[in-house]
Amino acid sequence: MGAEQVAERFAELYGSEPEGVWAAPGRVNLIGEHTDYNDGFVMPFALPHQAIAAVSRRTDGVLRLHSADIEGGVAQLRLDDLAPQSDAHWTAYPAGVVWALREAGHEITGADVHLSSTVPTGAGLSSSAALEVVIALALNDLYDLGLKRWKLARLCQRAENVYVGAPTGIMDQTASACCEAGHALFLDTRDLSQRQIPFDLAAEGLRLLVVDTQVKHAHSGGEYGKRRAGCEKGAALLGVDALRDVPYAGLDAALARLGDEEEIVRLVRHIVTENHRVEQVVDLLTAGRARAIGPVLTEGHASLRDDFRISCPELDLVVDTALAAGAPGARMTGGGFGGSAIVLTEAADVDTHTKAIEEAFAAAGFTAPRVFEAVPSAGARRLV
Ligand code: GAF
Repeated sequence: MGAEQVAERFAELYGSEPEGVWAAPGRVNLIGEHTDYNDGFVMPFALPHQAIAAVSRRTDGVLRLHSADIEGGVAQLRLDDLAPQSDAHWTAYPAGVVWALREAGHEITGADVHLSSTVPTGAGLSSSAALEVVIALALNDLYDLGLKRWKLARLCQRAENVYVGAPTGIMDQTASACCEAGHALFLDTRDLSQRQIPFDLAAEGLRLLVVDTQVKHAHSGGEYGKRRAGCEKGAALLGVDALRDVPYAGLDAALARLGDEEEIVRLVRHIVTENHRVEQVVDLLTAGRARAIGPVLTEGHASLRDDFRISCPELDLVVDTALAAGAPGARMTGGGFGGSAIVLTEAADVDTHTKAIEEAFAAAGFTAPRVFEAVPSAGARRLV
């Protein structure tokens, strides 16, 4: 659905034109997984898939929310009633942003919202961050709040952590708010400093496939939180603020100090090596050597599978099939326990890989995956 259709539907629902229409994308994380709550490095880029919101202000303390993608009518909420973990529906994401803005002292007196999103849900592609960021940007503009993009991302993260109750890091919201077309975002999650890294695979005869395994995941479930708690325990045992502070060159010594804490050793090893892989990918892309990032991506998958233990048979099958068919690299992407994998491929091999993965899924008796090419796209913006 485009901006015009979303605006038209808004007018049908609420009886007047919206004051504006905004968009915010989902993301693919190229490398840097689970590093964001360890003050580490990440490198996402924006998808062309996006959430679009038509929004108008209200003055009566009411928030009305409607989605084109979800059955049901208009949800009507009173701003004064918004409270953390009071809502188990999709409405918790936009409502959580309104709650976070108000809690931070911004005067929001209500809104009418109609949303439509093309970001696949539960696929590790940040559909929830897209919903949060599009609302934050719309309210920032309409209420003239003057908040910078990184600040909007922080407020969206707070909505997700406290209002929704998912203990996620800052990557997804920053990606949706700050990515630029044709670039991957090199983000230091400690201070949110950023660099846009040119990421034009087509120029080098390459493509990046996203394979949505259709295995749904949720970060409010316990496994994500357990990994986070394990990383925090590792940092405490090593006497550092965050695992980001363990240098790659000092990894062996750090692991030796952890002794027989086998699980913590694995988590620490993943985070420290993953931060190093992000830096390697930045260097390779900056040097115009995109093909050479393939083995680094594949190492990242092995680390997530064997050390962090958040892969699943479907994700492993994508990676193994792609590598067996000659792809330069492949890995799971996002939070894990399902969701999507990415495959770096020669442009000429896109169909071969797609077919091989589809056939492998059929042979294994898995649900058919959804495969598409990812092009680094624009971050959040006002459309109308
Ligand atoms: C999810 C979380 F929301 C992110 O903050 C990040 O931790 C990611 O999983 C793993 O890299 O998308």
